[in-house]
Amino acid sequence: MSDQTKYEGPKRVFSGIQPSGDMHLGNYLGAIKKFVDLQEDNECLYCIVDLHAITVWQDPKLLPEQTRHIAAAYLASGVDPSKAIVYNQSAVRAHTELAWYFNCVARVGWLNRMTQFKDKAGKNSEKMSVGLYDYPVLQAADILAFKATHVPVGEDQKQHLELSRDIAAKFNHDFNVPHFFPSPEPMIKGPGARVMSLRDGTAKMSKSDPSDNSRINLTDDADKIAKKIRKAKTDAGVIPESLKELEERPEVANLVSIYAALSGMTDEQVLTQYSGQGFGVFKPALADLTVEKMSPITDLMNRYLSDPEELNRILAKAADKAAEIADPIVSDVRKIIGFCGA
Ligand code: AQP
Repeated sequence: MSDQTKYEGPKRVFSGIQPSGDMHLGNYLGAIKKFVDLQEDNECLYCIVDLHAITVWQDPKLLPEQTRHIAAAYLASGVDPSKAIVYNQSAVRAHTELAWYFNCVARVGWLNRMTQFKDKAGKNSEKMSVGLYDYPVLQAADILAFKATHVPVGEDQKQHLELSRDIAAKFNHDFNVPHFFPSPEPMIKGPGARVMSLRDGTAKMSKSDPSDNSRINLTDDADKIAKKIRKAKTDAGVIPESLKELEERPEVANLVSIYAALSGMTDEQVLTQYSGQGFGVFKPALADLTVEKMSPITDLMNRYLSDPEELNRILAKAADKAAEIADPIVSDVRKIIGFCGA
């Protein structure tokens, strides 16, 4: 494979979130919070990946609203459309076109190793859409259609990012264009990279978890947040003194990490502050902190959502800007592959 370290294009950040349901605290801490920090010093594209969402059934009547919901969450969290390009994936054709070319580069064996497909499909893999299986190839196309060099994501996306790097390297190698595509770097580290379910500390917080009590949604009001945290699974113990003591207590470790990510403290600092306290003290403190941090975002989101036309306008304008970057790249890909007339 070619040496990917010599890519000399500009630094560019790309990431996306599916409009497949309510945004939750995991999406916020694992992804959006990082988006806001990165937009200050980087060229950033933040996509609402509706093509990914339809890999499982989406009601066509609800999809536009769900898409605006993610747009509103981005903006309310501080993503600024004058600094970052915020658009929906289906509005930019380069994604699907490049995904097809990458389907012919990626190997079946690579996709067979993707654990997220196995987790989502469970025992029903034969009945899943081909799109769900092929999802990581489309994700590689999302990133590389812009020659993005950096991808802020949660921990769950690590394996998909490795696949994007493999596809980039194989394309560069097969067509003898050593540094055409960069090797995109995942940006995973940091607090909130893996927020777990409030009901099961070994499963990630997810939009598609059937239990609403498993997650804090960005639309939850103060009462709902407090109730969900009160009901969160814990144990009969107290907050321990050391991280080592959290190893066998995934639910408690998760609540401590959420507190740390929201407060800007480290997990250790949270333990120092609360060690020896029971959950009767810690849970209300966590609920208050979550409400304090999330309520302004929820309020602002609702304000954005009250003007759907304005959100549509922001998305459409940004889609034009995104296409301006991606179209010449995909046009070069056509020439590299050798299509007649390209
Ligand atoms: N629990 C999580 N902790 C930290 N980061 C998370 N992300 C998702 N869940 C967590 C990050 O959010 C971004 C967008 O994810 P997505 O909605 O596009 O897809 P997903 O990872 O499949 O998220 P869900 O909630 O699990 O959606 P469903 O249930 O629809 O599949 C990504 O950067 C992801 O890492």
